Amino acid sequence: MRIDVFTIFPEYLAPLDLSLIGKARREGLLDVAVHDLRTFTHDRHNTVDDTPYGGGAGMVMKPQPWSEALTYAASLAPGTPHLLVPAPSGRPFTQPFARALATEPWLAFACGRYEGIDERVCDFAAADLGWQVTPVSLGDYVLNGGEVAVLAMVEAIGRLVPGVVGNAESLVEESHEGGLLEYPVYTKPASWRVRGPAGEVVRAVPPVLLSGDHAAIAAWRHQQRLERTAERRPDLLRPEAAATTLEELGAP
Ligand code: 6GU
Repeated sequence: MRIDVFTIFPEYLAPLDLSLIGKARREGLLDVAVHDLRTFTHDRHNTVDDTPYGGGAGMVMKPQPWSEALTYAASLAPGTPHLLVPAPSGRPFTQPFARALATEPWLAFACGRYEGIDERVCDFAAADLGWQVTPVSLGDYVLNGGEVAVLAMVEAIGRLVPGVVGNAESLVEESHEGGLLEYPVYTKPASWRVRGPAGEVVRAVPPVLLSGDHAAIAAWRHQQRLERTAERRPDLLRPEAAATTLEELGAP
């Protein structure tokens, strides 16, 4: 898979050299290139932003550096990338979406800063370059820019590319695979003596895990997944509790 990231802070993406994703890059499974948007400016101050039409707070990223950056990106490989644009207003980034993106040969990320990127940049990429363009959001909170979101998305997508995770079995029982959160895990010692504020305490591993009864262990783990999901993410058990129709929101 080829991945191109465009940003005014290329140093922000340095962690992509590390750990699993860094190893996959060195092995040639992931071809990641990070590009500095400012190299596509032509003025002395390498300007990438300007004030918003219609007024309002903050600055908006100018379309010109982006059109040149994306046109350059188009020359990097045959075919066209799927352009992902991190933004709080985007489509929710989920495990199923990550799985779908992991099958694509070429992804590009356009990192916005300030109040966002001039809307015509996405229009240009879709209508004129013929790219698939998807604004994506990690969740209902606001980051200062797309860079941290790209780190999260490249890790979530990259680890699903065949060969990147050595033990493919570790991909199936994870939280969000199968619609339930993962069960709790324990390792040695079975009886852990730890000094707390009120003196020494002993914390034991749930005895069923030491029983050797594989059916009982599987049943206990399933029950733990249900209880955890009900407690932390009731919306996953009752999607109708989270889903809100346009009519309910007052749309005509
Ligand atoms: Cl993907 N980008 C930005 N800038 N903020 C976010 C986000 C993404 N997801 C949640 N907040």
